[in-house]
Amino acid sequence: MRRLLRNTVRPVPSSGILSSDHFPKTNQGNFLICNAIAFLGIKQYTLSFDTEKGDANGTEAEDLLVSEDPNFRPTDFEIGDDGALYVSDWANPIVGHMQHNVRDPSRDHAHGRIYRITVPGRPLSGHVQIDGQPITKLLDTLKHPVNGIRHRARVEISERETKAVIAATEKWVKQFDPKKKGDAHHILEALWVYQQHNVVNRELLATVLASPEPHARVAAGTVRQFWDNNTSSPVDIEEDAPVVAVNKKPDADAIVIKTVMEKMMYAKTTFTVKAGQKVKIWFENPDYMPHNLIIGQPKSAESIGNAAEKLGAKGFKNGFVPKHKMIIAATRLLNHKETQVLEFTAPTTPGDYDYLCTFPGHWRMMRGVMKVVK
Ligand SMILES: [Cu+2]
Repeated sequence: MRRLLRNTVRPVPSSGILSSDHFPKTNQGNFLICNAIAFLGIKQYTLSFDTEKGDANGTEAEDLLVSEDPNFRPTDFEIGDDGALYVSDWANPIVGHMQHNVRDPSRDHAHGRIYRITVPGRPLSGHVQIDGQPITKLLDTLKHPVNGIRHRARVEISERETKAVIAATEKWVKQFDPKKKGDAHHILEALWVYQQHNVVNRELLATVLASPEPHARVAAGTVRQFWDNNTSSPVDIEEDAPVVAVNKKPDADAIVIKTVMEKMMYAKTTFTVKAGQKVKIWFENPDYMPHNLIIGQPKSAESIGNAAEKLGAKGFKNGFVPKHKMIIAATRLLNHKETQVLEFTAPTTPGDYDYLCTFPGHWRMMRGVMKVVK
């Protein structure tokens, strides 16, 4: 078996450890992607940033790791505590991208490889003790240049008592100068501690939003988004009282339409009514996905479905029922096991009237036809 590392063919040492003597410093900050199908290896991208919008753009650079072994499946990598790059390889001919059955009995669940990539001649990083350290020490660890170390410190801080963490952070952040670019990252880390513990600190947020470091301003913008749209105190999205059928069984004269479990379909895709008659539909949603039922004019499904999709996230406010002149009647968005009785008068003009679910993406499949006859 051979592996190619940065276009250099070399045998895998018996230790299973790959090393490269030519990782230039410029590789730092690059974006890496593991690819386990077709291209077998790790792709590498240099990044450029739009610090106004917060967008990042990648430009493909030299492949970091490539293998000719058809069973090479690099699945993940981490920068270790020692600064080395660790790459996991599940080393399996069976993949799960529709080529092979997920339950293929020859799938190997027990074996794999871990590669460790280091730079020969360059010392490894020393171990940083994090577990069980006092909060002040953990906060100082947030100044560490390696993101992985800071990440572990953040995880440890997340386990500590909020009151103590916030008191220590309030003190810790005072040592930094908000006008100094070099301090921007540390102040941002303090802001993230507040965010992690769900303690809103508008003053600190304003400080980071005005940071001389554009990356810090972008990151603070993200924190602001979370704090301004705090999902732990949701806005009232159900202004109208839900109309849930109180009777447990559909009336004898009701047309029963149920959804099909995990199918994005109505169990009944057509029914017939007389022109101008009173119609009563018992709509029931046994599925886990939310669904509604909209009755529209003939050939209106596409227009109504598209109008609903344009509502975006705002659609939740009114159950994805758009303002649309071709809608005749509509239920609200029913969650799992909910029921609603929909009553309306059938149109006086005979024809094939569309009905559909307008939850985004559903209408293309989830449709039916109400036949109106004389
Ligand atoms: Cu639906």
